[in-house]
Amino acid sequence: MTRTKSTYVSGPAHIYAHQQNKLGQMQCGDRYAIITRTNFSLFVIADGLGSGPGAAESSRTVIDVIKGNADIPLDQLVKECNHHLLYKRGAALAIMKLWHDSKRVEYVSIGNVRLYIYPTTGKVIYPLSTTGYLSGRPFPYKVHTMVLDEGTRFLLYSDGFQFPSSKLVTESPLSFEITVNDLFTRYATEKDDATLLAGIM
Ligand SMILES: [Mn+2]
Repeated sequence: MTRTKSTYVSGPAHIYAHQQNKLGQMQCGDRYAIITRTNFSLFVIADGLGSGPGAAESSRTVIDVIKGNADIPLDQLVKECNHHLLYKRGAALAIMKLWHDSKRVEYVSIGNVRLYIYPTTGKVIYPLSTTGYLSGRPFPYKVHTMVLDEGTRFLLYSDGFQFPSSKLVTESPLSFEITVNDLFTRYATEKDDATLLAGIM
């Protein structure tokens, strides 16, 4: 299996990105992007339906559309992605948009790509995902908005993971980077592509 690890700095956020192909697949059907603009960052994971080349084609389409249209509002961006998946296999998608100065976050999730947010105080936030996937057919979805504080951590992850608890990050005595490494090693399945974007802002 191919596992890749990268780190990024995007605005105020440090991102640890980990990805692993499904066992036996040469191509990863998940694709992620970190897009940095002057005022905001976009963190994106697209999970193409199924696995292999057909899945990769759908997730690549989504990421290309997002890279080409990063400045339009999030709800329109999702609509645009959906439109481009007509006649393709389809994809689950999550986008997190972080406004650098205000630390305002907008978030949208369709299907099995999810988000945990760990503010410096208080409880873990896990915004509900819209059931289904992008397939070219119009459907309703919700963009969540919240304002976070400096030091907030988050996990954006595809369904190649099943975390037994949302508290794994807050209960770890280790540094965030090492905790994330550990989460990947323990909880990434071999039965699906697995992508994790872990950030601290
Ligand atoms: Mn998957």
